Amino acid sequence: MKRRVFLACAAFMIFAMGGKAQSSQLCDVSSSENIPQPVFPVPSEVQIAWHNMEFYAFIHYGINTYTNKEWGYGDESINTFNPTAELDVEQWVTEIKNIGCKGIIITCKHHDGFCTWFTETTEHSTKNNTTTYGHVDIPALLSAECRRQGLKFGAYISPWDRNHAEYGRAGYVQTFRNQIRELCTNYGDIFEMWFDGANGGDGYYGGARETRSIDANTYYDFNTTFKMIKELQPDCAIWGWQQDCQWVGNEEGWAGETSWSIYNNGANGNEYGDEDGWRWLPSECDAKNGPGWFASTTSDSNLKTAQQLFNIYMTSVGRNSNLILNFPPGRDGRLSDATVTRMREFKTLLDRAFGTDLASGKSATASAERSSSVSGKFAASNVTDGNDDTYWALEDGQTSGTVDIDLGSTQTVNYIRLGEYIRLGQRVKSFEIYTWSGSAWQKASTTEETTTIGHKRIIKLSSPVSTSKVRVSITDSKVCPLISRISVY
Ligand code: FUL
Repeated sequence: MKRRVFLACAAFMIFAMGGKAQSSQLCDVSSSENIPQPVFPVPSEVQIAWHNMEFYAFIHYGINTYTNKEWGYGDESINTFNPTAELDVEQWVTEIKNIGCKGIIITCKHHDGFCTWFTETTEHSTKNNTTTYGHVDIPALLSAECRRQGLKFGAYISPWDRNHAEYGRAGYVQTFRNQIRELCTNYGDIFEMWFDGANGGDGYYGGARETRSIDANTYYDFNTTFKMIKELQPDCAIWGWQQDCQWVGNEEGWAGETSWSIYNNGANGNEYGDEDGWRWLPSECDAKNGPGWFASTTSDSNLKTAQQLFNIYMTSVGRNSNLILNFPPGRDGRLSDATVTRMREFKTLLDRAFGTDLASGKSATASAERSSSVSGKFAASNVTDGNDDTYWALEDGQTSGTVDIDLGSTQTVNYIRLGEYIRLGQRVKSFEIYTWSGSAWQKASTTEETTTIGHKRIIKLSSPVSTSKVRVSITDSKVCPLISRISVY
């Protein structure tokens, strides 16, 4: 309750000042604990949970898997979906979990309109499939397996429906909403729902075979639909349409080196945020493991290398963005052997890079620490305690300072991982990394600019450095920096 009063008070003050956070002037009812005031905007609880998901998988699987196409026209017969074996969802989840993904989002309906669940809204569904293995409710199978193995489940449902006779007319909007209602009702918790931006064009449309264009901003009446989702699935993050998280602006899996989770309607011309954004709207990077979103007859021979997948991880998760990486099953309802081999090679690279945090539990000292009646509340040691809810802080008005981590012995250092305590806003604008030569601090050369941090930033040193101590120097911050994590690998 106290926190709520405090936040409301701070929010009022900031808006009263025209949105510019001037922390020294904010009221503070947190008294002697001296908890820093938020710098707005701040993430919602749904967005905090979403940030913590960090890395999850996409699965594109449906009619297109059986036609060698990326976009079906909508006129495919139901039995075109014809798995040559029983779907092995256990394998999907096992392999995806093995590479560190925390969830899976599956295409329940792509643009071709084929619903891979037993929907009541259309006959164009696996419910009417009469092939040996095609009569399956895939979200039912996958959500159950995700629960069993401890992964979160998410759903992609295309607004554009090239099969439906009423697409582009009023009748379809309610059908689409009913489809979402079914997904939100019958398959347990959904952590994220994905509403693709491809909208309208030519299609089968119940046999009309014509072009139908819509105004996506008005046609779907998304406000009503999103309200329904939040009622049915209050913890679900809505992707797109400027809801809880957004597309990063490319499908190659990279965010900007400077990456703010706050947004000003793309005023700076990209989707990875604005320093002076007015709303919390973090970015998600989507990327494919091969040439297409769906498996095809040529995908296995064109898979990305493990190093390319690792690079994607670095330019997405490593740049304050979430990563959704696509692994599409083939016609036999399994991830191909080539796909699995590549996933395991990728996992080896991740483990090699981030397997051991050399800073974990090590002593950390700072140039200054914020005072508090609670001992250790804002101590430098909070950055190495493995708890992202504790943080090192400076006093109001201090926007630069250093933290030194003593690794205890000489180690080879390749990567530094940092995290801000974003519940109170994203703050850091620039930082530098130093290593101890034995007699002096030397500025480390890095492979990319060291500007924003946010939920998570991973910085690679230009070449490995042997050192016993690492210094992170925050050189500029919107207001006093709050650092929850420094890891060294
Ligand atoms: C795009 C779609 O058109 C692709 O087919 C795929 O589903 C991708 C994730 O989003 O916009």
